[in-house]
Amino acid sequence: MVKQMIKILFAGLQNSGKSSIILTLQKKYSQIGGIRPTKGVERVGLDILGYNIRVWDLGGQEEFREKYFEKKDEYFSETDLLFYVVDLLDSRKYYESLTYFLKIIEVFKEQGNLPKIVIFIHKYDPDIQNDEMILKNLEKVRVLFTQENLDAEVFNTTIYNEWTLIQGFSFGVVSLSKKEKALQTRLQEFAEKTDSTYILLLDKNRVMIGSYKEDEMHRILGERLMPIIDVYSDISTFSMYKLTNLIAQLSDLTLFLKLIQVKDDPFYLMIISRSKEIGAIIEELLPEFVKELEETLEDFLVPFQNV
Ligand SMILES: Nc1nc2c(ncn2[C@@H]2O[C@H](COP(=O)(O)OP(=O)(O)OP(=O)(O)O)[C@@H](O)[C@H]2O)c(=O)[nH]1
Ligand SMILES: [Mg+2]
Repeated sequence: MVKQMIKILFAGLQNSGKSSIILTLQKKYSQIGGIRPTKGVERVGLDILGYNIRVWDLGGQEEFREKYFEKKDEYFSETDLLFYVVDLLDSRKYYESLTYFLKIIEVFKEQGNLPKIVIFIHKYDPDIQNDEMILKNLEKVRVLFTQENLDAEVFNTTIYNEWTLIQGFSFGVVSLSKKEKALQTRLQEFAEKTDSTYILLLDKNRVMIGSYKEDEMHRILGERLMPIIDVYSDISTFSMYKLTNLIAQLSDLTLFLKLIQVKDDPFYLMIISRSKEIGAIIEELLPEFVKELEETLEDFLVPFQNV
């Protein structure tokens, strides 16, 4: 079966960081330094779970914005998912940005096709996260952009912590699934069998396909440990010492990380468990678990226009 196309838009005013975000998600860090304003639209293709994902980066300078609205159908039709990026550091432009956002929403409504919407309040850099003014503005932007009751999810993001981008991007992609709950159930059952407090399933593009967390504290712990996946992935390609499982002891918890194959595609499986024998337990349960994942991930995403 030929997999369907999924259209993702990144929109926001000029200089808000859209192209930098897309480059970071692709690990093209070296290109971020010399970045120039995007002239019109740039399209990037991604393969996620076998789907052909087209990411449209809509350059945000005024002349281009006008063009998009003149040719609405060409740019906005059949959008499955919109990431709208607001520059947190440019408070003079909040209202201009809101106007642009609402105008895009109007077009979608006109077209009878309101996609899933995720808002990135961007440039929430690590060194300013406790700054009083920044926190005030963060709240201001959040209130401004959620007043329309659009069922839009908001993420605070920065290219200086790429996991903030991975989390926001993954949330959007997974929101296109009708099987999110089924996957959630599979992960929860696996957590019970393995005495786990946290489970994360990540695809080869580092899209978080699913996660389980016992409670808020273990969610935060799991999220703090996510960057270890990059270390694991880096060491795995280092020829002399092939890594199979990565196991680390965290007081009474054990972190277990492994690259598994689901339908010939690699996925990262990260687990935090109370059991010290977690490595052996997982090896025993893995074949069955992988089979369940294969079933659940079949036709996992549903392009919006087909809903
Ligand atoms: N401090 C900070 N700067 C960022 C961040 N992300 C991007 N930038 C900077 O913001 C500027 C604009 O980034 P771009 O990615 O070109 O912005 P854009 O939204 O694609 O701009 P247009 O293509 O004109 O619409 C660049 O100087 C980036 O280095 C971030 O998370 N924090
Ligand atoms: Mg750009």
